[in-house]
Amino acid sequence: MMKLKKAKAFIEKYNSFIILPHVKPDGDALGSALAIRYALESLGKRAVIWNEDILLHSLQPFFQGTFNPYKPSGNFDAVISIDTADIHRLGQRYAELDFLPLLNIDHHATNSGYGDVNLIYGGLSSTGEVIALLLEELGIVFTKEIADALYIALITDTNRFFYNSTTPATLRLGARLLEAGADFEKIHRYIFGEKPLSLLRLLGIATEKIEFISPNIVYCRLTNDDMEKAGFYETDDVINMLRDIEGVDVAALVYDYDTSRKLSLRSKGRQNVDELAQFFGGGGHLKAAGATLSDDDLPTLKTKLKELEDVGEDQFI
Ligand SMILES: [Mn+2]
Repeated sequence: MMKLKKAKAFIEKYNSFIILPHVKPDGDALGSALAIRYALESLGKRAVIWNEDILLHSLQPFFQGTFNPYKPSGNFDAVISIDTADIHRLGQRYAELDFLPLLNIDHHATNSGYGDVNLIYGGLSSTGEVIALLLEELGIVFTKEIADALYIALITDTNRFFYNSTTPATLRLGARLLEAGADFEKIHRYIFGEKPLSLLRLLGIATEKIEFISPNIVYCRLTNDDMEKAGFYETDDVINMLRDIEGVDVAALVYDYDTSRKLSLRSKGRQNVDELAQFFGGGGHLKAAGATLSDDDLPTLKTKLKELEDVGEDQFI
């Protein structure tokens, strides 16, 4: 593949790299960033991950101490963006680096190709899967550390191989990562099996606030007060819980974040929530997407959600 060769040439050309996962990084962004960091180091290159955001609770056991929370000092030759469909999701960090050559590695079909070199596979389950292809191209063997990082990328973005972005190739890669020593037990336990009690309290509060827009469309609005009452401020499990309700095709969660409102969308039906997120200036994937809203957008959101009720078997999504 031409784009793999171009990405390989980019990596061979430079000696030092700043790696940028997107803001509010998830397991795919951090796992992919860490895997490419280890790969670059094994080639004798200097590589630093720059992330300024607080880690998700479930990811702390794996990524604390693997990145630089401030701008790395010294000069670097190039930048690699990870799992970032829209250059704005690199945040302020990129404003200080935009004079450097950029390699854009991603799996979002909506990625605009803003890099000098773009390694984008819109159909793959995770950026971790893209990184695995690149490491093969570079002739890098999966060490245990790389396997752990990529396995986390894979299982978080597929929700334990649950989403239909999971393909036979995804499962084959999962098998190879376990063969290379990925710590299945620790990763599954800390990412999926150690929920803080405060999170369960937040799920309880959210359950009380569920609104059915129609029998298969569910909506929930969580305020700062709700999160304070629970003592938990992450919403990934809330939106997933809403999606998992029996009979629900589309779930929407609106929550306070700093001074703005964030929208999370999930679909387990034929509805394309990426399109809805894009209507509000956001984006993501067909089945999982998000956007930033103003309070004025909330009535429009409910109208738009209602329109998703009747997306049927033979309709184009
Ligand atoms: Mn991803």
